[in-house]
Amino acid sequence: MNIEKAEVLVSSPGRNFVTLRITTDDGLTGLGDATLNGRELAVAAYLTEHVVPLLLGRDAHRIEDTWQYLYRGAYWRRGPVTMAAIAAVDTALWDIKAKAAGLPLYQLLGGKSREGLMVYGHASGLDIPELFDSIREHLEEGYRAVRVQTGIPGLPSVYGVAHSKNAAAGSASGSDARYDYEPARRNAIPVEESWDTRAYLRHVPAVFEAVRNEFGPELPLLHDAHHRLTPIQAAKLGKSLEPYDLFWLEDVTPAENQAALRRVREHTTTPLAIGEVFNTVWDYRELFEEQLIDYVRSPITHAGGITALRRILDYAAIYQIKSGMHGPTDVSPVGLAAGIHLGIAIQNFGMQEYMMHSPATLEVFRTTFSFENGMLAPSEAPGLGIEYDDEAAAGYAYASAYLPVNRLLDGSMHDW
Ligand code: EZ4
Ligand code: CO
Repeated sequence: MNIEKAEVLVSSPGRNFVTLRITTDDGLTGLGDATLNGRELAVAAYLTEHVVPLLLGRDAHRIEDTWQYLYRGAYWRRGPVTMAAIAAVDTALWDIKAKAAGLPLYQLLGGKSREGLMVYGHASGLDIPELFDSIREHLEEGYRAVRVQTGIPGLPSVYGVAHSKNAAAGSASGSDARYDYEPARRNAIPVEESWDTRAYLRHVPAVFEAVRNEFGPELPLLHDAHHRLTPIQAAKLGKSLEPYDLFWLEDVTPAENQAALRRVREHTTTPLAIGEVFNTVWDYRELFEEQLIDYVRSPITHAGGITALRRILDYAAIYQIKSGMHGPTDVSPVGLAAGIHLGIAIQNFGMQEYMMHSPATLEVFRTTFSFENGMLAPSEAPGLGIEYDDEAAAGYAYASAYLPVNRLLDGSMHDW
């Protein structure tokens, strides 16, 4: 079963996606997600110019060898562009192998370890009444865990907080207004936001206190600090949130410096999640071996595929660290589906992020997974269970889009 064709599909149903579709000489197709938010065409070019020519004629069954060929063979290892490209190839080959076997992908990963994946959605509000509405809306949709992001007095807009109150999920343009902070914006240059760490650290604990008082002790609550804190600020935040029993506190520091998490850990028992911007197991090594985190945020798309993330999570399992796969709308339904198959199979599943893709996205990516009672589950369709609709995709042309950048109040650049 040799690879006959590999197509790099760029489309923009509500937001930009890069998808790899591999076709074998016996007519099977497999899909892989290669979307790198705000830098999409770099991965598309990496695939088109440097990977597709190497795939043609290769045995589609040789997933491990192909992974090693692309990783070791490039000489220039790691990095988000390279690893997203390798992830797409790896995922597409797993999709094909499972279709060749006539089995849903999770069966090839060891079969089910659980019936469904517990997920969390994104609740947000500029103020507490808006936030409560958003949490209630999520609970009504069946979510059984929520991430809580809040506006900060004095800051016009804050990461993770929707601008339009009670915006319905989906609009005529195909974008999802409830998550209007999330799609990279279609501007020639990035939008600029401002940030004040002291105001944030003062405000957030009061918001969590209000949420706990309103919604009780059971509801799992999560929060994302988006790499904005120093180790000691992060330690302070973790400590001040301890009374509200977070499921996890995410990305407290920019973790290129893994040792920063040591400082945080020695001061707080709030569980820590990190890694949505990591791309290999090496980014996690100290964090695992010193047990500095509790959840691994890498999704399949940005960590080199199913083969690589499985290895990362097996390594994590030795230290009782669990999966917490990234699931924003910029991980395509293909990347999400791959994560669902992996998550259902592994022993150390923790939590899955699930934002729900917009109706436009779901027109192009036809999904079969289910979301019921707050849990995601794969279908029994062979492979990943996702079809890519070329005709629908043709109606959504690529337009460059950037994530925001962030400045402190004095105008200097800060982490976003
Ligand atoms: O900023 O997906 O936890 N989720 C996040 C996301 C990321 C975007 C980046 O592409 O932090 O909102
Ligand atoms: Co995050």
